[in-house]
Amino acid sequence: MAIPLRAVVAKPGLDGHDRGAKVIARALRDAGFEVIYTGLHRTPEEIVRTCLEEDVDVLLVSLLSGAHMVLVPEIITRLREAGLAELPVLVGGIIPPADARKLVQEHGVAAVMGPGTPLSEIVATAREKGQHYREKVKGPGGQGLIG
Ligand code: B12
Repeated sequence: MAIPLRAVVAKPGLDGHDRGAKVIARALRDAGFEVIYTGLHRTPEEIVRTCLEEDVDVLLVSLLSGAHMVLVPEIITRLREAGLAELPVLVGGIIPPADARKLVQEHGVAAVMGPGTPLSEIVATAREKGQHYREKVKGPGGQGLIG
């Protein structure tokens, strides 16, 4: 049987809007992912540590606070420092289109998805990016870095 993809759904900073993140966590779980939801108010450092410890295949960051241009680049810098430069990062929430473009083009975010994006599209993108990462970084057997 195929090993399920592992996803972290993260809420960085002071943002208290958690509905979207919980909806996404549930949709991924229902689609067969193993999901780790960080809970509210995590620092970039905590999020990257969770990605390392949980040996994940995709990171989903939800932000509705307006702090995305500070917090997302910081998460990406810390991922690189932790040796997870290739881990796909999806971002969603309230992100103006110009910022979304910058996050993708200048910071290497895999995709930005806002309100109204069908859950099926979010799940399909997470699956495609996570699967690609797993095969490229962890090898065809999909064995994790730990164990
Ligand atoms: C409900 C709500 C609240 C609730 C939150 C309850 C909760 N536990 O979540 C309460 C009343 C607490 C609240 C408070 C505030 N809010 Co409010 N809130 C909203 C509101 C009306 C709806 C958000 C929501 O729950 N939507 C439903 C969920 C399911 O949708 P979603 O979060 O957008 O997620 C979907 C997509 O965005 C996407 N998605 C989300 N995350 C991710 C991540 C990834 C990786 C992907 C791929 C996709 C994805 O998929 C989800 C499913 O479709 C929005 C306005 C709006 N229409 O969006 C304002 C809004 C987000 N709030 C806003 C503000 C300003 C505030 C306050 C600062 C107000 C104040 N002055 O006190 C506070 C901040 C509180 C805090 N500590 O953060 C602003 C944010 C402005 C900005 N960022 O530029 C908004 C946009 C309202 C506005 N138009 O001004 N809020």
